Amino acid sequence: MALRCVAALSLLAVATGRFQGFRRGNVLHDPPQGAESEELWFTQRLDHFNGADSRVWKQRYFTNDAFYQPGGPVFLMIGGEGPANPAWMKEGTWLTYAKEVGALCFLLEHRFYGKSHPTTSGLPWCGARGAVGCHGAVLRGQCGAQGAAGCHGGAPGERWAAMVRCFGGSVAPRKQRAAMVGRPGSEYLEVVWRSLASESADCPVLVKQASDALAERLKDPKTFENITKDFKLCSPLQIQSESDSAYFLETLAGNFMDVVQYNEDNRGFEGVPGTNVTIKVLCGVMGNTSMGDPYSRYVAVARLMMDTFSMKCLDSSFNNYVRDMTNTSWDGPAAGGGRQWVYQTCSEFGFYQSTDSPNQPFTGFPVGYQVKQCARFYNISAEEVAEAVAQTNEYYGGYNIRSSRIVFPNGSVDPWHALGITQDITAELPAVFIKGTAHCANMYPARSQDLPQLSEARDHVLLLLQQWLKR
Ligand SMILES: *[C@@H]1O[C@H](CO)[C@@H](O)[C@H](O)[C@H]1NC(C)=O
Ligand SMILES: *[C@@H]1O[C@H](CO)[C@@H](O)[C@H](O)[C@H]1NC(C)=O
Ligand SMILES: *[C@@H]1O[C@H](CO)[C@@H](O)[C@H](O)[C@H]1NC(C)=O
Ligand SMILES: *[C@@H]1O[C@H](CO)[C@@H](O)[C@H](O)[C@H]1NC(C)=O
Ligand SMILES: *[C@@H]1O[C@H](CO)[C@@H](O)[C@H](O)[C@H]1NC(C)=O
Ligand SMILES: *[C@H]1O[C@@H](CO)[C@H](O)[C@@H](O)[C@@H]1NC(C)=O
Repeated sequence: MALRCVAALSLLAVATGRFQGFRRGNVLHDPPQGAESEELWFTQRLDHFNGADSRVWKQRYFTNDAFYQPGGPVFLMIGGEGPANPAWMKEGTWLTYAKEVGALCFLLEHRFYGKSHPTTSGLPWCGARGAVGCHGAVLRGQCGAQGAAGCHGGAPGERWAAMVRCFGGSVAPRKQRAAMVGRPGSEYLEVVWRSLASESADCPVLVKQASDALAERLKDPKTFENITKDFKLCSPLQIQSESDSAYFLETLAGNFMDVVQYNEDNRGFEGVPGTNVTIKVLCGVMGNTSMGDPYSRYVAVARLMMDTFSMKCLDSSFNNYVRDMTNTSWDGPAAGGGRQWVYQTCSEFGFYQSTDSPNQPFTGFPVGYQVKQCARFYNISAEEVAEAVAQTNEYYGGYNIRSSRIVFPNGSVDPWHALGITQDITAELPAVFIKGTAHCANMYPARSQDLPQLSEARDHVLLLLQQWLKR
């Protein structure tokens, strides 16, 4: 019998893979309260690889059986690197699919994120490998309880576990490891250049001029007073180290990264503000000659973003960032996911948004600055980061994934596609590369202004799903 558990690993909510959102505090919004979907808790093992360790904890999940037909498959969505947002139990393409194939739907909060707190300390338990064990356990425990077909039998951890980035309709008949290629590099910002250029060729050039001009000013303390006013900083600008300047430059570049990553994604239902601030809007400001020189337009973009997210002032202090990131309390300012995500970049994934490449629009935050944070926050050295990334690639197969029935969707505007599978590996490992869409566009609810290639991609994934479920 073909196994019928379908998993989707998603990067949900404002908690972006880039995580800038956490840093600017105000940008991270909790999921709307009182969403009707009931919060459920699963008694989960801490360690899935050591039978002698019987410690357990409570993992949060949500379920929707409105479309479930007896004998139908199970869909598992994994809540990504932030609090799981129950809005996905009401909307999203996966529910359209669930209706088509009669699926039972689960949204499982990734451990250590949101309210799913395995231990009071000890991020080392945070990794994706252990998390896969959790997902398997939930399926065994809960699919069985709900009587869904296809979730019975088989050795623990071997019966399901198809994990694909974002939405991968994936139906895996045997143990499937998620492919996660990580490397410190600057591909992310190279895509940002190209995505801005697709709006207008001079847009990234103007961004580069502005960002260079700002970096230049940072060398002269006489300019700090003006900069403090221009960007409405919460406290007078102080640059005492490379990290101070890198952090400030990265924060402002983050305005563009966030907008590019989610450009035109239909994510209003998640309760996030600012979905109307698109690449078009930012490039419109950058190209507006009546707003002064490129530096002044960069200032205008920063102010637009602050207005959009109702921020009174911009905290550009690296020291405050360090303070927030080293606060290990579950009530701490980065506890919803910022600290955890950065930990996973240091201990598993790499892929920093760094300015090392000449073919990207920003200045002043090279990969060395980011990797140093691994040592500072988690005592993980640069060598250990490199080793961890290599091991992750080896463990999951990197780009040489050997498996079947996994679909890899990606959008050309999304900087994360640089790390994705954008060409078919085999007929049973197809890529769906969508021209002109951003991060996870295919997962968000369809709407009339969607690009035709986006609608086609959604249909294509459904078709694959239907084919794979038949066998
Ligand atoms: C600060 O801004 C004012 C007003 O735009 C300008 O006249 C002055 O030269 C600036 N100071 C520096 C040090 O750039
Ligand atoms: C986005 O929408 C909000 C709320 O309707 C509005 O206040 C804001 O001006 C809009 N921003 C842009 C850039 O269109
Ligand atoms: C350019 O900026 C000016 C001044 O802020 C504004 O009045 C004008 O509408 C902008 N032009 C465009 C095309 O957005
Ligand atoms: C951590 O954050 C919490 C909540 O903001 C705060 O009460 C606590 O004092 C912080 N702890 C440290 C060590 O800064
Ligand atoms: C940091 O890591 C090193 C090497 O793994 C270890 O020897 C050292 O004790 C750690 N320091 C702290 C403060 O945990
Ligand atoms: C495709 O790229 C991978 C690798 O970065 C991301 O993890 C996925 O989220 C992305 N998928 C979609 C649908 O955007």
